Amino acid sequence: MRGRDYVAIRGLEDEVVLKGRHLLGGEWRAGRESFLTRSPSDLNEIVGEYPKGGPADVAEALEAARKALPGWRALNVQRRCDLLHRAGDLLASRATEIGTLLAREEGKRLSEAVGEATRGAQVFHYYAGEVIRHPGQFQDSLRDGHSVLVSYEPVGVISLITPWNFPIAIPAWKVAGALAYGNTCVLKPSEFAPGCAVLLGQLLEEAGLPPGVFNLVHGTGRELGDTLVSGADGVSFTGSTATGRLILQQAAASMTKVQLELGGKNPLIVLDDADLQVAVDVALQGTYGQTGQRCTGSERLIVTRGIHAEFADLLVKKVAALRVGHALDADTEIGPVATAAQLAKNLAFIESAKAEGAELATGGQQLERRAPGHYLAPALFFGTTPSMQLNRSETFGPIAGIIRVQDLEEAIAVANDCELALSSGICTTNIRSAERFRRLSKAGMVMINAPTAGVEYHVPFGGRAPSGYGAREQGTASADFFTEVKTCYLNHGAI
Ligand code: TXE
Repeated sequence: MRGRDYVAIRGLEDEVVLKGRHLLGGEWRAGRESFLTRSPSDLNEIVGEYPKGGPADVAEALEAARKALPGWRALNVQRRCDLLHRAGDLLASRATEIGTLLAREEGKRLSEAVGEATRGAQVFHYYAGEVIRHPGQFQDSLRDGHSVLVSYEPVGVISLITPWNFPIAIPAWKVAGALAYGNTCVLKPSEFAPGCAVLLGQLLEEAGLPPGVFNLVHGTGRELGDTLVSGADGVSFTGSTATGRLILQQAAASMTKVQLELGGKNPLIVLDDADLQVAVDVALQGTYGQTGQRCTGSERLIVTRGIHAEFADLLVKKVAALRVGHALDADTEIGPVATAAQLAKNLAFIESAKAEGAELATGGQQLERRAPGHYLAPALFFGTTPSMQLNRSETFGPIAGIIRVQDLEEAIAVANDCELALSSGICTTNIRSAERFRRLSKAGMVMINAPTAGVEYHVPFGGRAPSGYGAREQGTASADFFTEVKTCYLNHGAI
């Protein structure tokens, strides 16, 4: 295996292996044991080699973050703003490089991957502004000669645990939010795609971030989770609902503040009066974009009977025509599934749907491409019912089933008949129907004539339990998690 230092990866040099390191208190550190990542587009290609951290590495990272906390929270806000802004500039200038690494390691097609890196830069720029914008409150007191001041302080040391499906955007929005509000942090990226987090660490260092403010530890959450949760003042997690529950239980013991962003089983309703073309595009993008590996992806297509036949007919043609291929190939529309476990999970859903009597209209089979990879033909099922396994649990893959319903009321009932409640959507040209759904949907985000996936960084992001828990992410909402409130009563008369 060929390997340079952790700064490797430039351009499209496929065979360059990224040598990842932990970043502990400003020092890049290798470990005794390591693990490899391989490209899901070509399983023969090793993308990165990373140290396999243990609880002692996490403890060291947390200690470094704690040591750096007083200096960071007291830093002049203009200086903190400038540092985050510079990190955003560096991320933007390296978007192609980071996106290329992301595409190789996670399998997202190159244009989406570069777009994700660019989004990461925008997030840093946004939170650079938040450093300065973030207000406190001044209020008159109920007592004469007194005033009340409400200020927002950093929570302290935050553990950030992130998944593989957005390996630069999610770390970026958690890290930028944590740092903007004066916290220091330890990032534990997904063991399936940790490369972008290494490059993020590099550019934060290059931006001039003081040592220990941002720390990075590699390894599995199973081994590192306990220490990450119990040793921090707050933990922000994105991943599966099952892992989220576990973290919540662990956090209860140490009373660690928790923010969880978890799974979705997002419904998209298509009503008879929808613009057919818009509805098909919205369903196609929302369901199959990024190989269906988005917590906000459309996983249940709920279609009223008047438009059902035309919609199903047009959608199946578009799904069947999607070009599945290597993440770096220019004509690829759908990259491979990210991991072997994810592929096995997708195939199991496809089998269960067939066994329960759903009609497989297209796809669902593994594909061979120019290199061995986790290629899956996007699957669409007709004739599914709300009780089928396919429509009950998150598939997190390029798979969806159409559920035929009578009208808006039945569509809303079916949409809400699922415990997950992250995102939801409706395609209609009737403003009353749209507004009724907006009010009655139990999801945290409602999209009208737009894909259930595709969110923006300046507004709240998240859903209700068990799709989420704690304060929302992104926008100014993230201050609810990353800050603690202090109320001060001031008696002017005694001064
Ligand atoms: O998630 P995990 P996985 C869903 C999706 C997917 C399923 C499994 O349905 O098929 O989850 O994916 C760390 N304590 N989503 O296995 O295990 C782990 O190392 C602390 C939806 O990848 O939840 C990684 O860094 N941390 C989701 C992170 O948690 C632990 C995105 C996510 O891993 C831990 C990804 C523990 N005990 C998957 N165990 C979304 N909301 O978008 C694991 N981890």
